[in-house]
Amino acid sequence: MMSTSLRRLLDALPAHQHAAAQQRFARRQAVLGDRLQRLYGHLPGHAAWFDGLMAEVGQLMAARPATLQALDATREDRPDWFCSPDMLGYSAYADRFGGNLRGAAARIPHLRELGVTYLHLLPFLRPRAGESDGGFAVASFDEVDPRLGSMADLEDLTARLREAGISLCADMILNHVADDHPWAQGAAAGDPGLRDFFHVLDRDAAAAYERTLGQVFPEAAPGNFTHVPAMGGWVWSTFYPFQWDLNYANPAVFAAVATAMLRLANRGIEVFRLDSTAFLWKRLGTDCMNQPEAHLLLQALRALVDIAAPGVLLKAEAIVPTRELPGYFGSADAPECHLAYHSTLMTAGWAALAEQDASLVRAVAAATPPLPPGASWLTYVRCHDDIGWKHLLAEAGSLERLAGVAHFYNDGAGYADGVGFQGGLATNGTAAALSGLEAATSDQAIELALRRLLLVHGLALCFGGLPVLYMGDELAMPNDHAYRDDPARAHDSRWIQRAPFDEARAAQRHDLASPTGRAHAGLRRLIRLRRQLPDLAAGVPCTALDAADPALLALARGEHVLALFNFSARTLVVDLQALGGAGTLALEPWDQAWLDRRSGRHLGDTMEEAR
Ligand code: OTU
Repeated sequence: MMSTSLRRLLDALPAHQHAAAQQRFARRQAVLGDRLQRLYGHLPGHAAWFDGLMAEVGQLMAARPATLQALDATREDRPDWFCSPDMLGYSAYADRFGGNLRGAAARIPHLRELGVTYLHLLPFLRPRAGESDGGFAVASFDEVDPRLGSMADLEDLTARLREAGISLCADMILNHVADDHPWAQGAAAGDPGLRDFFHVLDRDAAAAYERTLGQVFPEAAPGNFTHVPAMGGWVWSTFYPFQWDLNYANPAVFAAVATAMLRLANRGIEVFRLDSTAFLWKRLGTDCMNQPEAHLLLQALRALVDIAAPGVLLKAEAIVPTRELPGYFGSADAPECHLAYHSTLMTAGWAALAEQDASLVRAVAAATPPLPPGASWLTYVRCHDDIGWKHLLAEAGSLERLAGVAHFYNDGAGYADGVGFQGGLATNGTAAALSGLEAATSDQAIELALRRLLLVHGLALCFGGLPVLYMGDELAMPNDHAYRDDPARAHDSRWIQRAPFDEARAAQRHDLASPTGRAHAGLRRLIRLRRQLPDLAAGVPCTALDAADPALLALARGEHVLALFNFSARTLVVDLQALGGAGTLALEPWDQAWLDRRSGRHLGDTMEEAR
């Protein structure tokens, strides 16, 4: 007999969608039902609530445009489509990249030239009025920021990107909303249903939680609670005081957020970057991160996506210690996100540069389990946020060691031009600035800085995952100090790496006499090489081999690829035989070499010859 929930789903759909919907529901109903039961089953009216949710999901499936339904079908046939070495991501703020959504579309040729197949545009929905944490305080899930365009522009952009073979990724900021979102305004105006969308505590209860909570922005936004007189208490606000955490113990919140996401999926967004996923569930006496219920929520969300929009990918943005990262993929029976930021790999790459020792990268690689099928790491070098050193504590063994790394980047102790953040245990700055290009004056210093820039990118490109470039790094863009003069941004040094796209540098990108041209060419060469190596697909195992010199990172990928990275200022003579190959190889300071594992030949050369 058909369950009422399935009946409600099908009732919303035209006949031609029934068979597929029924099949997908059959595949996911067990996990969906179970997770929602565990989260909300104790509440009165649970079964009716679930049936209502399925009716809403059915309506959204009925409204899904035919082109997107076709995309769903193609991707269901090839669920690992995003794991191939053809995939390359790019991340940018729409306004900084192209002025607005139309301007971002006009940059498709720039993306195509690099080989980009995935574009993450940072928050472009209508943000809070005034300060909005770069759009991470969302006032409406159903409106585009009018300064950036309209919903029609968004639909047009997704269609044009799709035509160019590029999937649009958008942020789904599901941990919090802006204090001027209608849910927050309604709550402040006394609507009891909406008040339950948030965590409102009295002073003592807030203090009890605060005892075991960390702080994300200890300087710019200390504490985790904001006293809001209109709410008669302390509102949970993990990030800025104007970002109110949503209360996922309330099923209405889950339903409202899930359906908002599916509405956006129907506009053509193909990947959702689930912002701050680690923080979704609160538990007294803990740091309220990575709680089991946060995973149940993600499993339920994934099941809904698999039913309603199976062409869509979910990406976990959980900036947490290595051991917590794999959890965000879920399990074979209960998958969560398709993609997860490998944030400690990124952090370890920079730490290895500072220490001239690759041991932290080796430790992270060793702590990284093989990927489940149909999942991929997201690898990267820089993004719009800071590099948080503390997440490497397990690998580093002590905060002192990480303070040393932070000191190297933040205090001008070497070639790097970074600025401190989060009380000093984090760093901001562009990849070029942190690599020393900004400070480099001699040809020699420029050459070495470029090698370091390519070294960290090489690691992201060959570790195994979907590599995402951060806008401007392909042009070796320097730090932008303008934020210091803007009272709305001066307190948040992350703005140093959020400069507008530099037209002059872009015009120089083919000029091999310029550092920009050399960075761009070097990056493109690695990207082209990667595309030709099936062993660099996400799922192929990656092993950090024992290397005789601590500064050497030797990564073996599959049967064919051996990638060597020299994290030091010394020339290393590498015994390839000890690494399972043949002969020796001299690796210049901060240089890298991608070799055939057995012959020891440079893969680049082999590829050139084959062409
Ligand atoms: C995310 O950040 C976003 O990427 C930031 O830009 C936002 O400010 C923040 O959420 C609030 O929406 O904790 O796991 O350390 O890495 O805030 C998610 C700074 C996060 C960011 C951190 C991050």
